[in-house]
Amino acid sequence: MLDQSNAERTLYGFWLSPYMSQVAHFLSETGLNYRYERVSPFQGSTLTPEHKERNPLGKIPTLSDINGVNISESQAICRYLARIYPEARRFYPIDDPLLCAEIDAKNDYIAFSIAGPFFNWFVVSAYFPKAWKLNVEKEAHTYSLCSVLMTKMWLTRLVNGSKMEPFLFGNEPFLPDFQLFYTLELSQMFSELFEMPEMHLFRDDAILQKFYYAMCERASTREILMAKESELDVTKNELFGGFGEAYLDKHIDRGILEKVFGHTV
Ligand SMILES: N[C@@H](CCC(=O)N[C@@H](CS)C(=O)NCC(=O)O)C(=O)O
Repeated sequence: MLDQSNAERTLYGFWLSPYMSQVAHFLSETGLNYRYERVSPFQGSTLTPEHKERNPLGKIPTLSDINGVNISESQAICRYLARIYPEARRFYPIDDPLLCAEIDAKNDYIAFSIAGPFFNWFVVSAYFPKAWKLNVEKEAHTYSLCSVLMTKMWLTRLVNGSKMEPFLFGNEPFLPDFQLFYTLELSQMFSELFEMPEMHLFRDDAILQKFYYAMCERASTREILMAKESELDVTKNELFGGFGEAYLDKHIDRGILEKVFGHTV
């Protein structure tokens, strides 16, 4: 049994990650202290033996809690926090199964239809051609346009099927609001970083803008966005610098990519 009195809660990841930002935000809103330790896939650090010991799936974020538990996957971490710490239950009320069912439904919808596809969108359309300098500009652009089409359709359904006053369930945010916020936030940041205006998911949507700015008014949001900003130059250098060498060359088979794209990449 771990000695809890000396243990520190540690969040592993990096600030550009919307998934880590969401967990950090959740911790901050609930007043749970944590130490941040940077683990960046752009340097290959998510796939080291040390990190795979924490998360065999080789992803960040991972939270090492004071009870010795290592837990990964942003949504699972937030639900874990609500189950263990009563302070987190206002965002995921474990004692109210009916409300939790509605919250889960929205959260799963966002993960499956919006945030998940958004991940593939930026990998194929931005990382491949721009960060990894692969010769797939044309295909990446086509993929990007298909992604805009689909993502905007699912987002419109989400907005129409929710209260949006200004949050999904009314005037207080719950778990899926954080997930939605960090997806929108990344869409804004990546549309600038990779010069892809079509990737911005809420520029033309008044309801989503109201949602986004309402979330920005929270003290914890400002704290997270500032942390992100303070690490941006480091992250940009890694993203456009060593990422290909540290990750792509080691973990992705170019031969398969060439078969996928039908030409040298
Ligand atoms: N579904 C996961 C996504 C986590 C994820 O994809 N994290 C990225 C960084 S933003 C990562 O670890 N990438 C390294 C890799 O996929 O090898 C979550 O919600 O936590």
